[in-house]
Amino acid sequence: MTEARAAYLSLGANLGNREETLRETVRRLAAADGVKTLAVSSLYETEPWGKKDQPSFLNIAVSLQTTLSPEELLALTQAVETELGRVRHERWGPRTIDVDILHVEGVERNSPTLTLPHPYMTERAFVLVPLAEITPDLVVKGRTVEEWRKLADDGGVIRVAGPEWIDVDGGARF
Ligand code: A4P
Ligand code: MG
Repeated sequence: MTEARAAYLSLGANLGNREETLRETVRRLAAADGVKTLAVSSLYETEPWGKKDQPSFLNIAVSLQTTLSPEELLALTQAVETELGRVRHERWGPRTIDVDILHVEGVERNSPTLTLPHPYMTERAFVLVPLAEITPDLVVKGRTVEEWRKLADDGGVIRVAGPEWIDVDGGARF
């Protein structure tokens, strides 16, 4: 069996019942074989980034321990997106649920389907504020997450519920 590695995800939703969709996504990821959830951030309401004329998002960050390869983890996150009704439309446009893999411990990728660390993670307050809450000392691209967060303009990111918004059962299944 492969050794477990830490992985960090960013989840966003701006259509439908956003909070419930996020909760269900975390539950399904935590229940998958080879995945154990370590931490889930507070819930943040965020201004749309990239394409501005769309509803605001709810965003969270999640850390996992996983024995899945990065490609297997991407297949899992995409399967959960599809199960929860994600239909791909326009780039940076509205979505029921979007799961981005931010970083996998010790891994770099530059393939057509997977870039790790995520290319925009260090520029996005909607990623950095929730991530800094659960793992401030993680080093990505030469700085800690907390340092990147301080450099980002976090004006459009509002904490709307503390970590108690979700009750996650770690569901270890290694
Ligand atoms: N892909 C490559 N690397 C990764 C990775 N590290 N994690 C590929 C996940 N996917 C990765 O993604 C397109 C392709 O990226 C996938 O097929 C995968 O193979 P997608 O989710 O289908 O398309 P997308 O999400 O529309 O495009 P993109 O470029 O991923 O958009 P982003 O970067 O996810 O941005 N504003 C706020 N406030 N909050 C948000 O959550 N999200 C977006 C989406 C825009 N604005 C936002 C938010
Ligand atoms: Mg995406």
